[in-house]
Amino acid sequence: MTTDGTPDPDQIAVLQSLAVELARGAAELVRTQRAAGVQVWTKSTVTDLVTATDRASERWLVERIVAARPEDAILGEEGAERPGSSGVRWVLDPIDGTVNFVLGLPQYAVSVAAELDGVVVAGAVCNPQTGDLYEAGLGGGAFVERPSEQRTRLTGPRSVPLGQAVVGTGFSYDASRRRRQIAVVAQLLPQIADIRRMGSASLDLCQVAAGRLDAYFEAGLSPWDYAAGALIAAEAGCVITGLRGREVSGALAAAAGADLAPDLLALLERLDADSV
Ligand code: LIP
Repeated sequence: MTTDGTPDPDQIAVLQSLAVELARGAAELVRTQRAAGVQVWTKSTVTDLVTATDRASERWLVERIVAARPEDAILGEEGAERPGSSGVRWVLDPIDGTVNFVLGLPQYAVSVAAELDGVVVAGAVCNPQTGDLYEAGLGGGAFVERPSEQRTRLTGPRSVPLGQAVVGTGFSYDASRRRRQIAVVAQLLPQIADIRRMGSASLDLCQVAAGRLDAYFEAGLSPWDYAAGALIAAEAGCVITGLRGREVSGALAAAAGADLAPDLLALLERLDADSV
């Protein structure tokens, strides 16, 4: 931290560089393991999948973080939970969009975020199948690097009214919760242009940052699903929030362009999208 208590830009740069290296390296492991065949199990429900590659990716990430920064804490989707003393905590989704990974739909990612004293200050999201890497550091902007393209700054979505907005969302692995979620979408859809359900929260948030979605919302996410993508979208100039003035949380995570956000968030509040 600097003398005024704000995160030190130099420390942010170090964490961002490591987040990029980790996301890229784990994505390469995921890509090569998929080619060799995938062992699949179920978790909370028969639709909530986990693979040997999810576990291998998380092990790879943890080993490298411990080697590089042994004093840092770690939280991972597949069970990694390690205390730390540095004030830095790594929040890991070793494969976000596991169902897409199993099916071979190219919409899954390794998501790596670094918190400093509870605030996400660096994040990287890498799609193993396309090679696209999204990254951001707090106060430093958001960027994407696509194979054979220049690293490009992300500036968020176009300015459109609610009735022309294309909005991403996602659904729970629990059938009864999905029934409540689709009831919200049934009321939302006639008031916007269209819905996209692509299956990876971290990449959905990056698509808003990249202007390929006008907004995204989802209830029931875990911190590893949104930690890095929310920072990337925020650093691209998006509004990142929960509903009713709350922060992003498992209740609801939303990202939208600044012009669209007030009308979309007001509609989601009227539909009780955070109470599903
Ligand atoms: C997925 C999220 C997605 C959500 C899925 C699932 P996972 O994460 O990224 O947005 O709709 O239900 O939770 O389980 O593939 O890491």
